[in-house]
Amino acid sequence: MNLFERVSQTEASKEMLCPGAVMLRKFAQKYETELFEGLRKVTAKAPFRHMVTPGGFRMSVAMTNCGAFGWITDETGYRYDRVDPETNATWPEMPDCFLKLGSSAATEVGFDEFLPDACLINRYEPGSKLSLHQDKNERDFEQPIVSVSLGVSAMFLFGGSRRNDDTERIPVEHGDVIVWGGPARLRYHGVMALKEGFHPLAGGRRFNLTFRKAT
Ligand code: MD3
Ligand code: FE
Repeated sequence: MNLFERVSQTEASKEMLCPGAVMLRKFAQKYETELFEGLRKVTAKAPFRHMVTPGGFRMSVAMTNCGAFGWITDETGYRYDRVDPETNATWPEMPDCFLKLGSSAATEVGFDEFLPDACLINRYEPGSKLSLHQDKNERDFEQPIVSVSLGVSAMFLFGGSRRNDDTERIPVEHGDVIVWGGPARLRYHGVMALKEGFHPLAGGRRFNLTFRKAT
């Protein structure tokens, strides 16, 4: 039984998780309607799919992208590409509200000229998880990554600069935004298996948007 249920926060706030990583609680909440509308438009053109890792495993998280570049994985490796391998078309354009949210979150934390050219969209269902990894397919690690959580709550795992370093658990909820930059940029991270839950705009799912400068 869960004796200590976390009390969710309803107001926006800013909190430093560690040097380089800043949590903006509920920062995306005011954009929620537009964000789900954007999500619908993007996925009509580039549907969610379960990609395969270079090791041959089907990912439990379903993914798609928008923007000039999309992150993909297949048997040959991880990379950013201008075209969706499922359709051979370019990725859908980044909705204006996505771009506005990504760059205003970065500005809030002191990254003034953050212009993401890629937005990876992850979709979690109960049991979906993301193993510990580093994001290092981007060209310039001086550029931050902005992550936006929507829908059902989840637990982030935040490690160190080595895979075997201890991990910290960070609960993330609908509307929470984290900016990962500076000394936090190459730290290992992952997402624990999603639990059953419900959110009015997302049903039983969780969506995560990550804004990146790929090139
Ligand atoms: C920590 N997605 O797509 S971003 C990913 O919830 C990914 O789907 C997570 O990790 C998700 O690659 C959330 C969390 C994140 C992103 C970049 C980081 C954590 C980070 C860079 C450095 C340290
Ligand atoms: Fe990541």
